[in-house]
Amino acid sequence: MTRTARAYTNIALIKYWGKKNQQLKLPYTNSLSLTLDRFYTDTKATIINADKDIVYLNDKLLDNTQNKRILNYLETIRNFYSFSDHFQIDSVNHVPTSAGFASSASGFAALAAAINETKKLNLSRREMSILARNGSGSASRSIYGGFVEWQAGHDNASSFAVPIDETPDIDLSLLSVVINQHSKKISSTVGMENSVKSSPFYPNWVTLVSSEIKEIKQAIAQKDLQKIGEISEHNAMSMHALTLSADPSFTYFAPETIRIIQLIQELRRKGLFAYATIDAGPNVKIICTKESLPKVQTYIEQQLSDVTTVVANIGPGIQYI
Ligand code: 2P0
Repeated sequence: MTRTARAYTNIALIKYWGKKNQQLKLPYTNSLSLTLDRFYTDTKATIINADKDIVYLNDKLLDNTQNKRILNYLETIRNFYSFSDHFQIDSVNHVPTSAGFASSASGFAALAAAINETKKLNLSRREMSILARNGSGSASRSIYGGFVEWQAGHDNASSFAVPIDETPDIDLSLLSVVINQHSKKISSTVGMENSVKSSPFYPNWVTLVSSEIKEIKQAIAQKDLQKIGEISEHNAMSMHALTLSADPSFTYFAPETIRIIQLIQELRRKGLFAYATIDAGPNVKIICTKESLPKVQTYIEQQLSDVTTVVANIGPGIQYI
């Protein structure tokens, strides 16, 4: 009986933003994330007697243009492990776009784990992280639960994620504020490439991340919530400064994004624990404590009518079900 692999999404507190090798998805810097319990992808791989892979996402057959990235990835896996089998992939995404999270992290982590299971590759979690990274950089981190660091490395074998604390006893929750507005989408892949190429601040980003990674790991070890919040927010804002300072300049922020950042600053002045982090999109994720979260949620929903909020807590690594 082939088991289904389940991988959860993660939110980067220290962001991955820029590759030194596009093909292998080798990043310029380490990054550090928190795996979340609320959203995940379930994927099963079945060997089929055919010379092409077929991919079902949420019970719908993907056509060739939609799943080019997945088909290329399966080809990469075949080359890595020198086998020729083709697969039927059945993947169900429990990461609704309305929740404001990208599904590529959980998607490629679940796919790597599913192939490991079906082909009985017996990969270690480190090897699985390397394999997931080849699908999508942030997927390397979704192999583990809790706090996870992706070590940049210098080649395919040395770029993988490691667990920092898989079951941290720490009072942190995440409130995702989803802006119900569709702005033109610049993919992370393109956005980070443009930032590396043309932001005059890119070298500073590399230096900044190296010190912020050290600081946040220390703050995690000491359970210093305020430090974790401050470093995370500063890192996210610095990442978005790279997009604004790119040539041509671009931004993922919508007007509501700025408004939410201001509301978070107001909440802090009122003494509540709330820090912002933002990925390659307009939605804001607010780092809260269990105590501050309901108050932050009520305040944000009162101030802004056209937003949806979703709560997530710390989640586990890869599971087989
Ligand atoms: C992160 N992001 O660390 C950063 C922060 C978005 C902003 O990783 O090109 O989909 O497939 O490696 O993993 C999103 O980028 O990009 C991402 P590819 P990916 O979570």
